[in-house]
Amino acid sequence: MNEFDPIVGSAREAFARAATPADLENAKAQFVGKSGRITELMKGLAALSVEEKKARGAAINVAKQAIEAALTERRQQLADAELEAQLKAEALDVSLPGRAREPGGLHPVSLTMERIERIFASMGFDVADGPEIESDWHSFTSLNNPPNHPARSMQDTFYVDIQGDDGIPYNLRPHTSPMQVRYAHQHIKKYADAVKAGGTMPEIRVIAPGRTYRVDSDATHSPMFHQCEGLWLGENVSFKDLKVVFTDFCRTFFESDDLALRFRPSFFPFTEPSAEIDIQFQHGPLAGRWLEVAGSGQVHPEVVRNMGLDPERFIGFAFGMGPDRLTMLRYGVNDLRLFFDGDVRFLKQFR
Ligand code: 2NL
Repeated sequence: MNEFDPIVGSAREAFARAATPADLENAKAQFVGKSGRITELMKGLAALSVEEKKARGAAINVAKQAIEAALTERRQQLADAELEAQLKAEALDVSLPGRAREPGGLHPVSLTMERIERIFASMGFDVADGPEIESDWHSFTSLNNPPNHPARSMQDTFYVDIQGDDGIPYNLRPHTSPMQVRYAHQHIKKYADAVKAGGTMPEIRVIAPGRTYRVDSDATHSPMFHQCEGLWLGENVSFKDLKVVFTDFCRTFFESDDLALRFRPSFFPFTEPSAEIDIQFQHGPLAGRWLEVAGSGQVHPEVVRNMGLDPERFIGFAFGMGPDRLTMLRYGVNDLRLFFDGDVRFLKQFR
């Protein structure tokens, strides 16, 4: 029994009440800090005799050591509790499945574009790529569709705030035909050189796939859509060649040898005569129905002239089709908007 035991007891109680390391350090100060109770008792020894100092000092020391032991013990308890809480908060549930990194894949329309390019490349067609913001001349006038021509109203074109040299605003191309006009211009020198050399005349055989724009939006029309046009001009390219090429293309694209095609008379300013191309599946859910897949025709001589070529030497055909629609037919998709919503649940089905 020590006369300072009550102090030790109250120190233990104070330490036990301390809920955090900071509380504990405050409690410690009350007992063994600079003006703590034990420290004050030590200071009081100075006035005593040597004998008394020895006896009382020893007793105070015993109390002090007991307090420090209690402090160390409580510090450890609080540190353990803190670690425990942290471990609990940061607990890992190792039974949860991992977050897989799923492989990406091409968009279904990109798959169709690549497929179209591959098939036409195998028939000797070049692939041309170019601007989506076009001059009025390239989008319309060069294609025999001059300002104020009624056929212009067939297309609800987007215009941008940039004016061409002719004072007419640039447009978001409503079809990829302008790229074929550009392609012809880019290769004119080759044809002129061939004529000069008296050799065989090279042909223009090109497709122009890409994004196109029209003011139109519902389940079957998107303001941004895709188009792939094709052009084959040479000295003796006929409507018969169009039928062969397009029939071959459709049967390869849809992997169906008995796919039927129908060339239905139509009108486009840039072709004469013109035809819509319909296909008919013999099997599957769409069997028996005629489905429109492209527009086509013999290129109008005025358009050939606008390409910088002599319409007396260059004749041939052109066609335009919608890869979005071809993708819907190939995969049985019923709403065009699914292609542009960016929903991975839809897109991952084509991986
Ligand atoms: C359609 C109609 C067509 C063309 C596009 C064309 C291009 C040049 C010259 C002549 Cl450079 N014609 N393209 C011809 C006929 C029809 O597309 O309904 N496309 C989805």
